[in-house]
Amino acid sequence: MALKALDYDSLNENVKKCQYAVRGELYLRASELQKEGKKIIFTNVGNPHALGQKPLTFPRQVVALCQAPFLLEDPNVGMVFPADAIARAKHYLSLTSGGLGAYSDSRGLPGVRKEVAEFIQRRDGYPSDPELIFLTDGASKGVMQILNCVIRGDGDGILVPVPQYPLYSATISLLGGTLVPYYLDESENWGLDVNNLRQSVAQARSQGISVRAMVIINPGNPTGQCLSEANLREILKFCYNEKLVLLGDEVYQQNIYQDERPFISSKKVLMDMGSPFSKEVQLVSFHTVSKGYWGECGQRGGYFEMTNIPPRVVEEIYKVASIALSPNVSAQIFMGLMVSPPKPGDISYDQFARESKGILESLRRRAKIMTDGFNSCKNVACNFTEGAMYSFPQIRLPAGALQAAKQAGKVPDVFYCLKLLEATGISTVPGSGFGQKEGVFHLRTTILPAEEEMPEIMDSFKKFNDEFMTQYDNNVGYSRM
Ligand code: DCS
Repeated sequence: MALKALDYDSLNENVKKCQYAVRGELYLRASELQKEGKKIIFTNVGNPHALGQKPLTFPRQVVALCQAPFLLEDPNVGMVFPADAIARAKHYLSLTSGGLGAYSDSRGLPGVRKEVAEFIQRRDGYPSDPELIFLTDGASKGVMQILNCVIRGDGDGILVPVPQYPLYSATISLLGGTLVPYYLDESENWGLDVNNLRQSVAQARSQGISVRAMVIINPGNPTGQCLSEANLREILKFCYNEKLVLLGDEVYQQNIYQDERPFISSKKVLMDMGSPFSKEVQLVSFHTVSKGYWGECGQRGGYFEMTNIPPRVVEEIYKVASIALSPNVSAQIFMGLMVSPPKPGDISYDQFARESKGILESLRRRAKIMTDGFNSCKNVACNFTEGAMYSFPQIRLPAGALQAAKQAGKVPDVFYCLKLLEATGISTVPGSGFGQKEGVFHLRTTILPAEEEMPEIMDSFKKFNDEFMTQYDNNVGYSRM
């Protein structure tokens, strides 16, 4: 019988191939257990508000007023909202063509794009052009739009770090391109070795693949490392020599938990390098309101900035963005607020500074509690989370566990994470969902559970892990490091 278009056997094969582990088998099992009444600690997604983080007050006040403009007419509005929030709400409403219920330009509101450009200019010390900034529904949509423009078919390769956040592998599969992996070095705190990149490109080319773009995630997800300035220079030189567009995923730029390696944007390093690099290397950088100390994941706000992209291409990207009409307008206002928060002297400044500092300092402490906790466990080794929101410990699995996983028909790290979930309610993502070297196993957890719950979570992890290791250790050896 002829198949219908949406019968499984006739579906687009790229859709079936595409994998997204952050909401994969572990997440589904955790949701089932939760329905059965078990307490689940969802550390599989970097979703801070879902784990109890409170929204920052000022941006919610401004957006609340934008959503309910009749409140601005109320004579008592000043008793509930501070004057600077009222002024900002009026400012954003004046930038729209009909409030939050009207589509905006497909690139986003010009006034917000200007605020983003001013933020980039303050951050990097170089001019930024609002015409080259597009607002998007979260960084994800921006990444998908750009990959869509780059990938012409399976002969086109995209260099992606391994381990990586599966937005990249999944989108490349969906668009029918080829992922060209480059491995981060776990023994060098997940550093990036340019010689590795050269090998990856040479190998892909020998298979007839045209490598067109390179992705960096800085700070890294799931690996948590911050790239040094020297490393970024090498990467940009490499992109110059190989004519690659660099996709700089910088969504965790505010999430830094050490002082030795502050965040430096790819754009700043590129501009510092001067001509010919600063005039030639194509760069698209991404940012979001989902991360940082904002954690406004559900609002779906993001932007990308293009550098050295020809005007005709910018026009084409605009055309494609127009098919979706308009990014979320309330999310655009969150983005505007994120890039121009209250300043010293503003009525809301003290509260804003107190709230954001409180979140960041707590994340810094949690990063340490988690890394130290993992490193105190048998057969677990974990690099320090320098930035981002995740811990990515390596688990050395005893041969007995590898056998048991095989018998259960599971990948070994999936087997371990399922056992952890059943025993403790901690829902993690197996390292295989991000890619890892053959025969080496990890798991990813966020550092987001409430700080006061952290010691108990780490105790329960340690208890599970040590029992697991004793149960499966048959003295025949371990998975490799
Ligand atoms: N880039 C990276 C590196 C990310 O980690 C994420 C989200 C995104 C882009 C997309 O974010 P938005 O679309 O919300 O802007 N991180 C996912 C993760 O690993 N856990 O939670 C979400």
